[in-house]
Amino acid sequence: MFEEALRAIRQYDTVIIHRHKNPDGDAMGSQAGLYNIIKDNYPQKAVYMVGDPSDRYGFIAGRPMDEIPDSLYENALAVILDTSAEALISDDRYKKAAGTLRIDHHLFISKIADIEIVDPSYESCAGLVTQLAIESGLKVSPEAASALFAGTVTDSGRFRFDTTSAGTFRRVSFLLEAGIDTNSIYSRLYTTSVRDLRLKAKFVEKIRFTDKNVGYIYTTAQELKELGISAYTATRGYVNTMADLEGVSIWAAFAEGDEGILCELRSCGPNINPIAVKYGGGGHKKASGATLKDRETVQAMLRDLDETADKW
Ligand SMILES: [Mn+2]
Repeated sequence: MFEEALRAIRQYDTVIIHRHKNPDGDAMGSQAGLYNIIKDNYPQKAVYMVGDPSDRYGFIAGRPMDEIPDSLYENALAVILDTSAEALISDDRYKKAAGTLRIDHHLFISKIADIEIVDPSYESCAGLVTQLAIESGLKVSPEAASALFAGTVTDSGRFRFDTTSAGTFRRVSFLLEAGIDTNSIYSRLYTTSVRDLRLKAKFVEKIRFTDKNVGYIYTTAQELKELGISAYTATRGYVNTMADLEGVSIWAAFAEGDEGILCELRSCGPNINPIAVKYGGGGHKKASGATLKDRETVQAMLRDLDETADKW
């Protein structure tokens, strides 16, 4: 599965690694994991990590993202990780690269790169990068393994989501053998501040339900200002405030952002991905997102979610 990818990585002296905007643990983890693997196995290559920073997950990369000139792309391979759509790629200069390779585990929407490795059966993109290392016999340092572990843990919902498989645990077993400190990774990922806990309480208070028991939280631009958080945080960060609620199979968080109303959809059963795609978004069967243009569209989406919840 990875022969072509490995050939491309071997072929280029410069490799620039991209991933999606607003990086989560898997975007950062797969990026830093692959970065370290290439550095360690091909020390003569120039390798870079690019993209927007993350307060929450920046620690996984261990250092700031690289600032690089356009000229570096001329003879470079750009690797795009954990991204289903072109518009979501952080730093669109990947288009200038001599060659492109994508490794992703989202549902396939359309071709982005010259070489495409897309397998939605993987719990995480970090899992795909780990598998590439295993199958290619590449050495994996504790730094690389820690980043890949962080990506796997976060995108599998701490090994709870459906995509968690025997393969997940085989790969994690391989990463643990590389020598990583899981306690330190867990504490950096899951320690909550008092401020966050109080914010969560506010979001709990905001939960509403549709006729068919779709849970949702709607946060206005004004509320975001008062809470001191971004639309991204209000949706991605707090949507799972509604997870594991009795009688609720679908839940959604909306927040008024600069470019529209951000929306994150989650489900414990029904496939909500087609609804996200209908509204210009994407993701997974039980976790997807989209950006909506106005409140009427939010209402229309909630009606679609109601219909899906009703059939479930
Ligand atoms: Mn991912």
